[in-house]
Amino acid sequence: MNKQDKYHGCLVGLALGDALGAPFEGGIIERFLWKFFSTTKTGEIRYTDDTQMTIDTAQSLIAYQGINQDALAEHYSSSYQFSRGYGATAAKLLKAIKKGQDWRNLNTKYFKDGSYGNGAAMRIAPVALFYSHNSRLMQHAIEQSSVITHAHPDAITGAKIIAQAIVIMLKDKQETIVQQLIETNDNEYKRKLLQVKKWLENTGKPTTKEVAKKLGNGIEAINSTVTAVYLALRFLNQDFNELIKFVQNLKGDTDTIATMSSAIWGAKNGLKAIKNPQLQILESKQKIIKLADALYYLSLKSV
Ligand code: AR6
Ligand code: MG
Repeated sequence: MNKQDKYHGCLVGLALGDALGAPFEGGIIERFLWKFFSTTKTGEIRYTDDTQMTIDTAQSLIAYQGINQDALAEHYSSSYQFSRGYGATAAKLLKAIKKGQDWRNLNTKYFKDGSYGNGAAMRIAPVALFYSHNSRLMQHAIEQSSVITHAHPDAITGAKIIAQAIVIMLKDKQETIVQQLIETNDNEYKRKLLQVKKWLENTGKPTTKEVAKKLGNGIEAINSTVTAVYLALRFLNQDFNELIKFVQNLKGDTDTIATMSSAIWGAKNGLKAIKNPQLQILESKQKIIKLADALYYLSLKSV
C-alpha cells in the first residue's frame, strides 16, 4: 500500500468523517443549529472544530518542524469561529488567548485539573503522522500540544491512544494493536480496551446502544477515544460508509467519534479506498491533501 495515500486517507478521511458526523451530533438544538452552518457559500460540506484544529496543528507543525506551544496556541485561537461548534470551555479559553492572555494561565482556570474533553484527541492526527518514526518524540509532542487547552491526564491519554492507533495503522502489522494499547494503559482506559478485545475476538456484533453503554459516546475523552478505536477496527476491512453509518446512529458526539475513527481507518486503507460521493464536495479537500503531503515528506526526514 502506498504510504503517501495512507497519509491522505488519514487527514482527508478525518475531515470527511467530521463533516458527515456533524449533522447527527448532540440533541435537537445542536442538530437544528448545524443546519445553518453545514455548507459553505459554494455548496461544499463544512467540517467542524475537529478538522479546523487538525489543520491548525498540521500547519504549525510544518512551519516550526515540531511543536512550538506559544505559536500553536496563537494559531488555534486565531482560527476560532463560533460556527465550527467548539466545546464551550475550549471556546472561552481560545477567545481569552485571542485577547492576549497566556494559555498557561487558562488551561486550569475553568477546571482545577484542566479539561477532560476529547478536544486534544480529535486534533492529534498530524502529530502521529509527523512523528510516525519516533515514538518517544511523539509522546512528548502529544503532551505539549494537548496541554495548551486540555491539561487533564484523561484528555492527554485519549490523544495518545488515537495517535498510537494511527501510527500502528500506517505500518504493516496491525494484529496486535489492541494488545499494545492494553499494555500501555491502565484504570478505566484499560477496562474499556479489554472490552474492545473481547468484542473483536467474538463474532457477535454489539449494537450502537451497547457500544454507547459500554464504551461511551460522549464529549469526554474517556467516553469517545476507545469507542473510536473500536469502531475503526470493527469496520477496518469494510466500506468506509459502513463505519460512518454506524457512528451517525451512535448518537452523542458523532462528529468527533467519526473524526477519530475515520482518521484511524484512513491511515490503514488510504484515500483511494474512500468511496463516498460527498468527498468531491468536502470543504478544503485539496488544502488538506497538501498538508498530508508536507507531513509525509517531513516524516521521512526523521527515519
Ligand atoms: N470537569 C467538568 N467538566 C468538564 C471538564 C472537567 N475537568 N472538562 C471538560 N468538561 P471542552 P473540547 C466538560 O470545552 O474537549 C465539541 O463538539 C465541560 O462542560 O474542553 O475541545 C468538540 O468538537 C466542557 O465545556 O471542549 C468536541 O466534540 C465540555 O466538557 C467536544 O465539543 C467540553 O470540553 C469537546 O471539545
Ligand atoms: Mg466535535
